[in-house]
Amino acid sequence: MDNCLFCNIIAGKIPSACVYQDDKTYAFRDITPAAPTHVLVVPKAHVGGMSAVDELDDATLAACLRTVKKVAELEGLTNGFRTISNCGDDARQSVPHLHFHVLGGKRLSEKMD
Ligand code: DGP
Repeated sequence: MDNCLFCNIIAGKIPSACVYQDDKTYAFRDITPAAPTHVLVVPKAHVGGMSAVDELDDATLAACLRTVKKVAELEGLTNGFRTISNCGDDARQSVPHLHFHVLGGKRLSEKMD
C-alpha cells in the first residue's frame, strides 16, 4: 500500500532501526519509545489491524507471534515483556497497519489503559 507508513518502512522507503526480519515479518524500533525496549512487529503483508486479521493467512499471523518472541530474545528480555496491539479509535491506534508493540527492559506499569 503506497500510502501506508509501515508499508513504506518495510519497503525501505522510510528509514527505520530494524531489529529482526524474515520473509513474513519486520521488527523495528518505535520512534517514540515508551520503555527501554520498544519494538514494533508487523506483517510484511498489509492488513489494517487486529479487526482485519481474517485477511491474513495463518502462517503470517503465527509468524508475527514468533517474531515477538524472537525480538524478546534478541533484546535480552529474560525478566519479561509486554505485547500490545492497539485496534481502532478507542484503543488509539494511530497507524492502520497491524502491529504488535513489544515493551520491556524495565518493570512496566500495572495499568493497561
Ligand atoms: P499505535 O498508536 O498503536 O498505532 O502505534 C503506532 C506506533 O508507531 C507509535 O508508538 C509510534 C510509532 N511510529 C509512528 N511513526 C513512526 C515512524 O515513522 N517510525 C517508527 N519507527 N515508528 C513510528
